[in-house]
Amino acid sequence: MGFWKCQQYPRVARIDLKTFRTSEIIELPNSGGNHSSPFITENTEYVVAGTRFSVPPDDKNGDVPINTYKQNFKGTISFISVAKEDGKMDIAFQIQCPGFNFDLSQAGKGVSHGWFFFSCYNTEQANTLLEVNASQKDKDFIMAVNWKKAEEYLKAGKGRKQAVRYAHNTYNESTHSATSEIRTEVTVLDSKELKDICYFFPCPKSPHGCDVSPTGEYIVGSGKLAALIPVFSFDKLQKAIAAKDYIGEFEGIPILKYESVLYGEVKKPGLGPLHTEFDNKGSAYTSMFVSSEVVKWNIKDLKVVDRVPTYYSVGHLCVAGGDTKNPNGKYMVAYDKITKDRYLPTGPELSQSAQLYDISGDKMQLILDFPTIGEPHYAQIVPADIIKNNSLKFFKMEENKNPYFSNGEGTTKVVRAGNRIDVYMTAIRSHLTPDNIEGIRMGDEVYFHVTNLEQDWDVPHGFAIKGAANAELLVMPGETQTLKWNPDKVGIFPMYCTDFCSALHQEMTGYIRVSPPGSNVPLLFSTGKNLPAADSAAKK
Ligand SMILES: [Cu+2]
Repeated sequence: MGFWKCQQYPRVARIDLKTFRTSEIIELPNSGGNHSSPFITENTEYVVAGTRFSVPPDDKNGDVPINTYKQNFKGTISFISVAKEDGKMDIAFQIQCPGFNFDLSQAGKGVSHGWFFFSCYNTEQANTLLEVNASQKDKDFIMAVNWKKAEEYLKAGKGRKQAVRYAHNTYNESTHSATSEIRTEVTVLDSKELKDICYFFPCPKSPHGCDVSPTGEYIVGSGKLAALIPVFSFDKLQKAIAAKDYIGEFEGIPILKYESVLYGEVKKPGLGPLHTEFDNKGSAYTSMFVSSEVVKWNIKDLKVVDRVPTYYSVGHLCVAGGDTKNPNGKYMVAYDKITKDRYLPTGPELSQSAQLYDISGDKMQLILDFPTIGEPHYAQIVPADIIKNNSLKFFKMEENKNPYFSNGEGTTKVVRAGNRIDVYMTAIRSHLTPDNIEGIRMGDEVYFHVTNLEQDWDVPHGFAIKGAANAELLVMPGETQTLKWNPDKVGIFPMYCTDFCSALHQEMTGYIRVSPPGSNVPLLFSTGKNLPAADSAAKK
């Protein structure tokens, strides 16, 4: 399975990589954005999400002046548990933190298993003109979270039950449909009161990537406005905590001394470090946004060993397995944001671009430069076998539990109940059954339940009808999907398959006749034969 985030409506999705479909979506209460997400702990105990924007908690009166940010706004980190057997998600707990912006994060692993690291910016707690006001301090923070300690507090009943409202949606592979459940409570641990969960350590300036080396020993902060790359030591972090080597605290959270946690700095790497990935030979690769390059450096001696240009303004990187304990280390992709002069112009917006490098040797070698869409954060490259050997080819008809399933053309029908019409329809190369329907009236709500009867790989059928408010259906082999349609005028409406399926795909069409309210045209449906001309005969 994979995990995906939505920032605008703070939520996390679980994607089933057998089908490449969304299995589950869980909303995040107490969150105003969802940028440092979704990051998983070493054994997928949790999917973790940090809010980008701090906001007043959901159970507080949020009708407060925006300039009371410092008093009223809070940050939230969500720990979503992932069930071992089926991957089901559940918000195990949230940690309430100071009102900062949480940017990116990564779980500890190996020696640092049990910890999580988040880059924070706007530690100035500005509420306006952040480009200036959130760039005042020379250093912001990385927040280290001891989530094993948080679990202890949770077990000891130290969490506060908070009234919230959020949706938890799950998709059922047997019924091919989703259910939405509204949850009304979440358990919150307060970082101010519960000591030993959160610690801050300074990181220069407005850090973006916060990346943990394969052994878990080193945490690399990438300050977007910095001209060096700080590398922190997990071992030194533990020693500094034990020695209470604090320079102060922020809302009850201790701030550790920079030098006490620092392993060392990569000097003169370029400008604007953004994100670091790792290979299997002790090297790190950092994208440099401002100087448009990738810099390779040695994790132990922090010396820069190679650099290659990117085209241009590289954002995130992806080394195969580069954020895991066992990077594959053969390939790296650089994802870029600005491509002026690189490709033929396409109006005001140009394509983004990416470069694929071979990183198996000492020097990085550009092997492909290509246009792409977007600049993915923490894209993943995994060995093909993981996906290929588990991929589903089609849904078995005998396992279809959708209540509107038609198990063959013989069971198709059109049923009226008041002004609701249910069309039980099938699709198989290259016709719909039924493909002629009469007796629909203005004011009817029509539900097309389309079952794709194919039992073969890569033969979806689509379904669209003129005037539908939803674009179309795409129905996988063996699956049933429903499209609701409210006819908006009297007349004849074509319907058709929208996914090229055979040489006779263009012939995979049909017609619906819509009559005025109160019409006596009988409800009739067929395929391959003409319906009796009921009303025209009556007129004569
Ligand atoms: Cu088709």
